[in-house]
Amino acid sequence: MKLRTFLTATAAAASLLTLGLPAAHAQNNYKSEYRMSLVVGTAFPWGKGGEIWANKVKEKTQGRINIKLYPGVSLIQGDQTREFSALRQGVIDMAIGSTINWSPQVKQLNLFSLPFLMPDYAAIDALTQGEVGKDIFKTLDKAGVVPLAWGENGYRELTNSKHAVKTPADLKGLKIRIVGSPLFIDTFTALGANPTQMSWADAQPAFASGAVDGQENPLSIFTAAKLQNVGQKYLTMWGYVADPLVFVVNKDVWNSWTPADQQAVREAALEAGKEEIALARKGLVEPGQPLLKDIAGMGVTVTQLTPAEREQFVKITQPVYKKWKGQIGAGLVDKAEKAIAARKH
Ligand code: X2X
Repeated sequence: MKLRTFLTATAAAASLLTLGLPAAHAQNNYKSEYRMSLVVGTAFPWGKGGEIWANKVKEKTQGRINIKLYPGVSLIQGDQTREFSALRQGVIDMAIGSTINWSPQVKQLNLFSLPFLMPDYAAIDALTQGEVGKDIFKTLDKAGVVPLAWGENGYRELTNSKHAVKTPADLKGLKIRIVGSPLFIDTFTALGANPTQMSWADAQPAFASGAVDGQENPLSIFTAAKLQNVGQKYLTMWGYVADPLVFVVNKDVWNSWTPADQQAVREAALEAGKEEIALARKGLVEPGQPLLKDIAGMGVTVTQLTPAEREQFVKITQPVYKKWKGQIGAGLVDKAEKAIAARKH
């Protein structure tokens, strides 16, 4: 049936092309608009990446594929941990999603949330751009979506409204908002904090009202969401996990496109992914990390840990790492550890 549809469409396209009609009319099985899900909008590198991808697709397909952005995961009422299921079911046509938000459905994605697995950006790249990245794409493909490219949300740094955090003891009793993924409950419980699961949509009013004390998110999220204005005055640079983003398309949608258009969408995703990663790292990879000066300039106390101080956080979360290594799959985690050890700086 699929093959017949494809052959019919191809034949129709060919005859229309012979008649000299615009190619846009040839793909009569194409939707007039495709829905791209995102957690945040274009003020954030993540949402900007979505805009770049959509624009490139439009250009490369001569307008045959039009994409509309749905930030705030609005197609699923803000419930970001349902995004992957909605994508598989076709409620969402395409998405740029965080590994954290999809990890309840795809356990291998918890890899990136293992505390202190990736010490630096070269370590993230060693995973996403290497064999581990390919393995994860195979897993995503088996799980029912078409993965195309990697992007990045970023290193998730710790902020709170109460006091500077330098040791795990400083976290004691702090109510920390985390994303709805069980690994994070384990990590923050091990650290002595009081973790509470909340969607990003619910988190912001909770910071403003003081219902929660702290949170962890990349600094590009912190600044674009202006978390300093909702009491988040203390920042600890601990780089404990980073969440890559994945550019994906629903399988039926993908199969409805011509091979040439599939190629165009893939190329656009790869290009947009590269640009998005550069945006996500802006101010953090240049000498002196200028973004930190900007954040301090907003009245935020920035705490940098010494290697010995950081080690205390690593040590206390080791049992969580071990437990989840088993859940994710020791083979995949071993492979990741080796790739990181062999990374090029
Ligand atoms: O909810 C979060 O913390 C966010 C925006 O970083 C994700 O979607 C993972």
